[in-house]
Amino acid sequence: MSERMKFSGTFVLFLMFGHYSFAVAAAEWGNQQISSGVMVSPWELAVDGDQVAFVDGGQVMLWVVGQTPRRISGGQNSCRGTQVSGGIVGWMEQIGGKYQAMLWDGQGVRQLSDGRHDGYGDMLISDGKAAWQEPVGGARQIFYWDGQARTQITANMKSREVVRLNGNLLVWNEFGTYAVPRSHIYCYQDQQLTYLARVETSNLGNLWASRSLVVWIGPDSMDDAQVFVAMKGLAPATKRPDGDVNGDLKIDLQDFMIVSSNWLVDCAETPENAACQPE
Ligand SMILES: [Ca+2]
Repeated sequence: MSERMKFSGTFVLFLMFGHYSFAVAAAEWGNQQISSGVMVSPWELAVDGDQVAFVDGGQVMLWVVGQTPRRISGGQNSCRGTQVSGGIVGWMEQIGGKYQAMLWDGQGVRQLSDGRHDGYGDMLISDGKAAWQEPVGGARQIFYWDGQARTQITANMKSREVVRLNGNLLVWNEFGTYAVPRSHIYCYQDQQLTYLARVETSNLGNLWASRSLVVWIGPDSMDDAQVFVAMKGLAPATKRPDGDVNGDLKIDLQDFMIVSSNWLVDCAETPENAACQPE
């Protein structure tokens, strides 16, 4: 049988079976318009499960399958950076001229940021957890909401390119200067800050996280692009030096502040001390 005939036979089979499955798919899927405003932002759209969040006239709208869209934000202030995950909607809302991290938990709206800084970029929402960035001390810092309390995760002058949140796994990269093409990848999970990797590039757009894996594309020793993965159970990227109290691999004033704030605490003598309470 010639190559041409083989190809024709395959093509006939494709027509017979391929066409049949296309017809079923077309009957099962339909579409509808779910917004009706006149100022829907073309850059704001998020979907999770049967929920869609978007911004119309600066307001956060939530559409749930089978329902009409409803406004989630307060109606007075401009909103952006909308995300939806597991029935929880997050966004940045301009209050008093500064963008604040907001969260709607299905019952009401909660402001997660403290109003002092003008938040940057999008809200990240996953499993009731949230992360966002605020400029503090001349650089953008990452803040994390674990569902109950807010924590400032970073406190340095490094630049951050990519921040990801998947479940309770928060991942980001940072670099010092543009002159040195080098990124450092960190993660924060279960109140533990971990240094994951040094990557010899200043442009680390391909950084992603599942709930247990961190993946990125970076150069190998031959400067070829390769895929890397970080996960628990592999050898640590580097040892945590003695005296590094907060686990950021640096020994600086932050560690000293933690030690001094707990100076002479004795949990055997005074277990009721706040510093002795389980997290
Ligand atoms: Ca430290």
